[in-house]
Amino acid sequence: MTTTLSDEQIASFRERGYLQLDAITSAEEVERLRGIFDRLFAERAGWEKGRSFDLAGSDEADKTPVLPQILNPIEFAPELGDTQFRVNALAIARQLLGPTAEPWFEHAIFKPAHFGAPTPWHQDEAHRYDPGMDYEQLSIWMPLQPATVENGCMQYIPGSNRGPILEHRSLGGDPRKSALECIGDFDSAAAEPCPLPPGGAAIHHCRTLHGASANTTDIPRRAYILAFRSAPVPSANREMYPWLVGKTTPAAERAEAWRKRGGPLGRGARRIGEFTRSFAGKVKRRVRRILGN
Ligand SMILES: O=C(O)CCC(=O)C(=O)O
Repeated sequence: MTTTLSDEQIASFRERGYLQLDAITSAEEVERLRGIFDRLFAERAGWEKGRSFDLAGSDEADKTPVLPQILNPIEFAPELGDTQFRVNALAIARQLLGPTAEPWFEHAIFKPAHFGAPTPWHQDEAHRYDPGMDYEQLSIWMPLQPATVENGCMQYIPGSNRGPILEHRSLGGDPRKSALECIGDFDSAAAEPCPLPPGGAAIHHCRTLHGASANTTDIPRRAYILAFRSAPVPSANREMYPWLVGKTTPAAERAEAWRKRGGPLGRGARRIGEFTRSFAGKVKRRVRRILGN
């Protein structure tokens, strides 16, 4: 199954900043992905590396997250590399961003049943930590069950992709919260909800204002998102956004602590150390037994 956008769909994306597709992969693949993501979220995969965190809550180990996200889940489930979703999404990204478009990052978001928090209004571009570089970016958001207004489907402000970057702040003004919220001037009454079947897709430009409601239903709302960008070019006009300056989240602290402990090499070294100590202990005990003391 391959997906190609028509000229009308491409023109609509440029005009309105988002597109809705009924299918980007098969029902079988969606089922397989649901199993993988339910496992990853249950394990909080990548927690100690700061890859797994609560977007909207306090993000403490002993607190139930209200909007858990895993960044680059492919690190924890390499089988995610082999999907029709990925193949179709890259082809679509190249139609929309041009032939230089490449995978940029990916993430998965789980809105728990009954208490999954709303996703605040934001523009993805407001999250960029790479001043001095310019590129176009888009995200392809795929639900792993039906996405409805009640469980938190995506909602977009059409045409906002052609406007400026609006002012943002950390959610609720708390720089320890990972999510950003737009506090600039926009008309949330113009929002267009984008309900989808499982395996459908909502595609949005990095400047399109979007958000999603809380999940008030009995089923969790899961979404797997692939982000793409065009080839980056240096740009003197691109400065660090003020709302990112001084932002320190618990996830960033975990990532830093992980890096200081040596990252994956540190973990390998620790495991070798543990193994060596346990082996040496066994040898010592055996020698004592042989010597009779
Ligand atoms: O899944 C959500 O609730 C939000 C996703 C989002 O903001 C994004 O994909 O850019």
